[in-house]
Amino acid sequence: MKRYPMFDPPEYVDWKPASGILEEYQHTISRDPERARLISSLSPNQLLDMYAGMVRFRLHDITLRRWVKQGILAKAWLGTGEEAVTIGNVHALDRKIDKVGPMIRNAGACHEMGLPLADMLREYLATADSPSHGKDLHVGSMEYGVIAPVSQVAALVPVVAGIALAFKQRGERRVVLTWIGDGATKTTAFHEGMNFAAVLKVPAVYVLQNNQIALGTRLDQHQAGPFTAWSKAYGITAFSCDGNNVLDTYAATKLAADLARSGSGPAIVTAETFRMGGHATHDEAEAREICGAELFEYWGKRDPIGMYESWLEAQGVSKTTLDETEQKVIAELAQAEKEALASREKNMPKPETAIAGVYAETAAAPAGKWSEPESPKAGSIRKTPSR
Ligand SMILES: Cc1ncc(C[n+]2csc(CCOP(=O)(O)OP(=O)(O)O)c2C)c(N)n1
Ligand SMILES: [Mg+2]
Repeated sequence: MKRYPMFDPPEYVDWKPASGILEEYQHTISRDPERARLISSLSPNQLLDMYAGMVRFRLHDITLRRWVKQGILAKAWLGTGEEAVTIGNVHALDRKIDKVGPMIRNAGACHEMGLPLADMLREYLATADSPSHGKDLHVGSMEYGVIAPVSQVAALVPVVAGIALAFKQRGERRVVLTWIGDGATKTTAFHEGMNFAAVLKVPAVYVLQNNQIALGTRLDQHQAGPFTAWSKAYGITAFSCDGNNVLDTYAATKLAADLARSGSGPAIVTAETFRMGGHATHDEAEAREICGAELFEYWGKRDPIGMYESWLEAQGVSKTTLDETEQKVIAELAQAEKEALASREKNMPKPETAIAGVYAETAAAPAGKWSEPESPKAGSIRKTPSR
């Protein structure tokens, strides 16, 4: 794909497959016969859709990055370098019936589930016509099977267990998938939710997205043992995959989702990847200091899009086909950006709508009593009408 020196990590600007990288890629997707079979049964359209999905994710992020430089946004949280995790995961689901609960690093899950790019961008701009009506940049929409991220990391682990339990109780062959960062695995919610899902054998897929860092804390500073030990402790089937290889991620997730769908209980997919930038756009220099040049160089050679593109070309997909796919995505983004910026011009929320559709609780209300004041004021518990 076209590279953008102003916005891409420097390792990606002149990206070409380094010696041995494509052999490594091919080895990863050939080493397990079951996964190799799943990958070889992907149709040319499915293969190209995954390529389009990763390009869409990268360009969505580049749009946000540009908006930061232009002063439209203060900062943005990006998935640069981690696109293959989300795209491989989502494409392994039955997107008509399954659900996903993305975190901030999984924006690609939204557009691949069908949530319009314009709405995703509107959410960042907090417009009145964004899915949360301007209340939260964590974007989701149940209309498209996307549970909006909760800011508290790993909070979706028990939420997803509950959704999966509902599927099970209704006898529906559906699965729900959520992502947990390496850092988020250190929370109570992660362990409580995981155990609950395991004991009740619900059809949930948990992707442990190990990008080697949590905010400014490196993996070796917050994790002593292997992630796989937990799956054993909880009695959950685990799969590991190369998170920068979209085909390996796809295949591992398909096996995990099939297992969950068949009634065997939840599955964990651990994806090894790397955050090719900061926690958000504000701390990129700091991230490079914390991780060191070697780590960036190692993962920079493993750009998930560059590698997949080269693999597709080696399979006989023409440069023209790849270019046409990319051009279509560029046009989608341009249109979405236009629509989102138009909403910003004429459709920002009115201040009084801040309390619509939410529940507010304040300290001064008498314990255990429900009061319904005539007008909003402090010291009351009130339910506001939803929109
Ligand atoms: C429960 C909770 N504690 C702390 C935070 C602040 N916080 C936001 S992101 C983050 C790091 C998350 O790291 P990780 O789970 O590895 O995800 P990544 O950002 O690397 O994708 C922290 C500590 C939070 N949002 N929620
Ligand atoms: Mg992390």
